[in-house]
Amino acid sequence: MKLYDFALAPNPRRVRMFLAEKGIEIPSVQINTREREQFGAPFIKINPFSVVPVLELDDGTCIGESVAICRYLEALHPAPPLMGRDAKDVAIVEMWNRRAEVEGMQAASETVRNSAPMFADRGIAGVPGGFPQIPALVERGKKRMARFFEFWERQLAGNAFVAGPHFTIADITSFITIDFAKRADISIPAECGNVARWYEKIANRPSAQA
Ligand SMILES: N[C@@H](CCC(=O)N[C@@H](CS)C(=O)NCC(=O)O)C(=O)O
Repeated sequence: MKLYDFALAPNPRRVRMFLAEKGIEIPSVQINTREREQFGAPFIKINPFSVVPVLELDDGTCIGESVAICRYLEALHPAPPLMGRDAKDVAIVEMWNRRAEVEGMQAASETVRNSAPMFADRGIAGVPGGFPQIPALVERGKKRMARFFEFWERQLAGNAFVAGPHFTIADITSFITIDFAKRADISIPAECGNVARWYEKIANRPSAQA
């Protein structure tokens, strides 16, 4: 197996953190998306959508999408379980991970991609040009992030982790969303004490260094 990765990008980090929690090591290849390597012919063969991460299996199968990669790794290495422990828990973890992606990661991404100079004309990931930044989306992304923090503050009031009593992939997605949003100068609001406490707890796990 081989992981197509980029050390500075948030979605590949989700897979690296998942691997670290499982204690699995997989050789990786850096695709420097800042140098536009994702648009080169060799990588387009690996992923026609020109985004990382991708997990290449020994038979040549290429699995894109962070959650699909994690799902595969979870099936191969069930312990510790990071995607649910029984039918109900699997659904609850999926629900919160998807919410973290839509309410959090998409909001952070909308804000960063429409403001960082390096993404001028590349407002959409995996597209080499022709999608100029839309400044209005920066403000909207910040409002969406505020909404994300409000929901997470309520959820973490009664739960040790995002999807309940156990650390899961939903914590990984949420934690990396918050780190990614820092690039748009978004930080945990002062009134979100539960989120801040949870964030510190996750940041202290060795996998957070991945
Ligand atoms: N939904 C995909 C998103 C992948 C994605 O957007 N990756 C970014 C890095 S975080 C990328 O490769 N961007 C390439 C670009 O900016 O053109 C996943 O979860 O893997």
